[in-house]
Amino acid sequence: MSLKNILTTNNWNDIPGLFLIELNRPKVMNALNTETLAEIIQSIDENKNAIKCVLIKGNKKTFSAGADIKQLAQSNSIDHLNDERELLWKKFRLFPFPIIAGVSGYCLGGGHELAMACDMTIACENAVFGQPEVKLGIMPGAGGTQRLTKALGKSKAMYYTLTGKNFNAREAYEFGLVAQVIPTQTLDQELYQLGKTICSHSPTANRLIKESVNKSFESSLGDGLDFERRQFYLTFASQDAKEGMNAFIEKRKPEYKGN
Ligand code: DAK
Repeated sequence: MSLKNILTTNNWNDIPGLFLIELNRPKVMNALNTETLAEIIQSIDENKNAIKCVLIKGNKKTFSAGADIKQLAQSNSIDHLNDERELLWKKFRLFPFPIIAGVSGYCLGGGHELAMACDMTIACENAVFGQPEVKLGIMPGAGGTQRLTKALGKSKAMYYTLTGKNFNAREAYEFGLVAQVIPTQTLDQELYQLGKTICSHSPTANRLIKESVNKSFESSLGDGLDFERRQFYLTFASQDAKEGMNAFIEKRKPEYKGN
């Protein structure tokens, strides 16, 4: 597949399984047209057997300023109904291994929805978040009203989606939307280190943890606890679980094979 809107890297010699996606439409602030979204999802889908962890970043000024407004302005409801975007977002949501967003600069609208659809976000001090769709006479359509509300609660979610006001990295951290706030110039190292840590663990454990945490958004506590218990039992079917515990007992580093 030829990529026009993103750059990808998976040749980290010391970290097999780490896959970096760099949004690369700087002239339009990494606006997410359908083609860009398709490239993101297809590139991880095509490489899914080799991927243990995905990193997504933009450039220093912008993670992404949202959907491509020029493309949106020419669309109608039926275009959206028939558009592949919905399936693309669903595929992204169901990708089994951890996906980390590294946000520097603007992270707005669909760009923020992309970051929130990732499993965690780390934000640079210069990051600016928001759902400004209301200022365009539209509303968030890829999870903005749902994921923001789950993180911020009703009143703050209403405030930000109805005013279109932005919030900064520290506020995003306090809201629980981002896991860490880091100095802007350290994004690449921090992403790399985080990816390295995650890739050093069992891919099976990572996958089951991801499913379990996500389940908590869609179930009662009781159902979630039952689900987690079964996922926990499932980890014991893996060679990686034996390897991890044996390595601890034998005082050596585990070597996980994902089986
Ligand atoms: N789309 C297209 N072009 C964009 C863009 C965008 N979202 N954001 C910026 N650009 C372009 C600008 O038009 C400008 O292009 P030129 O004029 O140079 O040709 C260039 O990027 C630089 O932008 P600015 O000159 O505005 O740069 P500033 O530093 O002054 O301002 C800014 C940066 C990020 C504050 C500003 O550009 C801005 O407000 N951008 C728009 C942010 C926004 O409203 N985002 C929300 C978009 S709506 C869907 C689900 C979800 C969605 C859609 C569909 N389905 C389920 C179907 C999501 C919708 C959205 O995200």
